[in-house]
Amino acid sequence: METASLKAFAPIPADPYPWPFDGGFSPADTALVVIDMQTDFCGIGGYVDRMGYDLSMTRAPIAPIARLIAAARACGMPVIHTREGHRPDLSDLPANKRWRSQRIGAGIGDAGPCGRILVRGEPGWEIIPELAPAPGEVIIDKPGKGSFCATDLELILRTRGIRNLLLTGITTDVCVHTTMREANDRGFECLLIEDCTGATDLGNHQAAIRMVTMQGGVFGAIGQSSQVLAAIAA
Ligand code: C5J
Repeated sequence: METASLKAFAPIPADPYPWPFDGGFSPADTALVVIDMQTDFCGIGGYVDRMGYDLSMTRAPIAPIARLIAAARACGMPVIHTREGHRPDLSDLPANKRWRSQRIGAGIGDAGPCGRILVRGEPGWEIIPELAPAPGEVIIDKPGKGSFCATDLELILRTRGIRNLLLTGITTDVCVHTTMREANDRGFECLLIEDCTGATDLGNHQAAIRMVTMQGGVFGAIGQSSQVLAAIAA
């Protein structure tokens, strides 16, 4: 019987080029990355809520991401989750990051309705139940915006032979974009899935999407979850 990991999927009709660049992908060389789908970024009382931003935009990708996670699990494609957060003693929290957050009334490390803001182990830092990692799935804890900075993500990807990344999560213009740029510079082939991302500001979301499409796909390409689901199901 053919195993799912041997099946190659056709390229996705992405913007600005059929992704991946070298024609086709498989669960053996591709990972679905779900970035920072934590209560602090999309839940009531969390960090983004405390800053006064509209949660509807950071919650919009929840349902499409759930469908993509289910499809990835079904075909044996690794799902990798990330969480932004800091040690309880805040020893990995740069002073300027803390100062900026305090200025706008959402001090990282301060007490809030969901526990201490962006602190590991607190309720607000947890991944939302709708997108909870399955047993055995990799979770990357990161102190910064990018998923490669001060983490073992690159080592894990290289060890598994993964060279293509399907990027989802929040926020489009901050942690998703930073991760895409870091990954691209390391030679990973990235597809940012537009409807599986969201920002705290619609204009920033749209600008972040458009930026990727410049220069022939300066950081990779933009796709839709329907395209990925169709490719995986074909
Ligand atoms: C932010 C993130 N926006 N996950 N973090 O501070 O994008």
